[in-house]
Amino acid sequence: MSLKSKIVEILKEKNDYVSGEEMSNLLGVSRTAVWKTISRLKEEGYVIEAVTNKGYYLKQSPDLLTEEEISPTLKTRYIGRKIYHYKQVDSTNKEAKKLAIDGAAEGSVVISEEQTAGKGRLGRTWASPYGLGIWMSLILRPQITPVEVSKITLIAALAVSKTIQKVTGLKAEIKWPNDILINKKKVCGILTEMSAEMDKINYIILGIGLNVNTEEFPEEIAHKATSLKIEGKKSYDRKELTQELLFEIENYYRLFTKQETVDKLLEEYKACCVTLNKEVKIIRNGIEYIGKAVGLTENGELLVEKEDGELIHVFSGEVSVRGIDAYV
Ligand code: BTX
Repeated sequence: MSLKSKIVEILKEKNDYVSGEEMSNLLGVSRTAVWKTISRLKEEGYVIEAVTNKGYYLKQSPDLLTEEEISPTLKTRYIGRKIYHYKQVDSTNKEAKKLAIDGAAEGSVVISEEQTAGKGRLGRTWASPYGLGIWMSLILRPQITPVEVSKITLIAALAVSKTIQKVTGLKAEIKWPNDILINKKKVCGILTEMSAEMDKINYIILGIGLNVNTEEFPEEIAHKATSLKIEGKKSYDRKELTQELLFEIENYYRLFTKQETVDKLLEEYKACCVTLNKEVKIIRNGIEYIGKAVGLTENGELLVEKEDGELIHVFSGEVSVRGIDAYV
């Protein structure tokens, strides 16, 4: 943990004045280092009162998804233990890719308050306004083969829907492969990208965009997008949601890498998946197929029975799936 995180942790735990001397003893750094770090925290939006002979008192923390705010009460072992936080980037997936190439550890997370060019699938964009959602990308280095990568999207979808239910009580459903819906509208999108060789994965970037406190969407997506605030009619704590989400991702990620638990998790996924047993339209390379989604393989491919009875495996990377009558 960085010095900043440690100081925030101490101030939050004490919830009272802490002297510079006590802090420097606890942390094994000079009082000047403490003072300098406190100044940096103030610049970042912390309201810290400094009183002679009493010390520092944390009056208010900013609503930011920084390592200082997330780490101290995070329950994970390695997912989210290193957080790269930005006020603004083009895309957290792009940023995470650069860090992964530079050797960032598994479980590192890139979070931005705003994205100016958030990426969706198939060249689409993701609206990511400042401070209203969770726009984050995880760097994973699993020992799986490239064909198994779709599993990662399944894990993330399960983790997101479980987190939403736990924190807000709202019922979230999964539209295969990568959308989370509430009341049939999209509240979250997942974009999994990878760098791989024939039989080995270099890294996976798991991008998650969750609309939390958005009140209004751009006109062109207003009919199909929603947020937790719109659905729950109140604001939600983005920090708590982020911590819970990282915790659930770690849980599911561990279980999915164990063969004995895959079946159980697939059952859980199927129970939340609104695509199954529905008529679907698959658009692959400009060609449309109509069929019925009849199942899911262990690697996360959708099994679709075409109108002529042929059973096809649909991989998530290259297709768009639509319900026949509506978005779902
Ligand atoms: P997708 O291609 O399935 O969805 C993109 C489509 O969803 C858009 O074309 C638009 O119609 C609609 N849309 C755009 N913005 C939103 C929004 N905020 N809420 C609901 N619907 C929207 C889904 O792609 C994958 C999105 C992943 C986003 C994350 S954010 C962190 C990470 N970094 C990054 O650049 N992308 C991922």
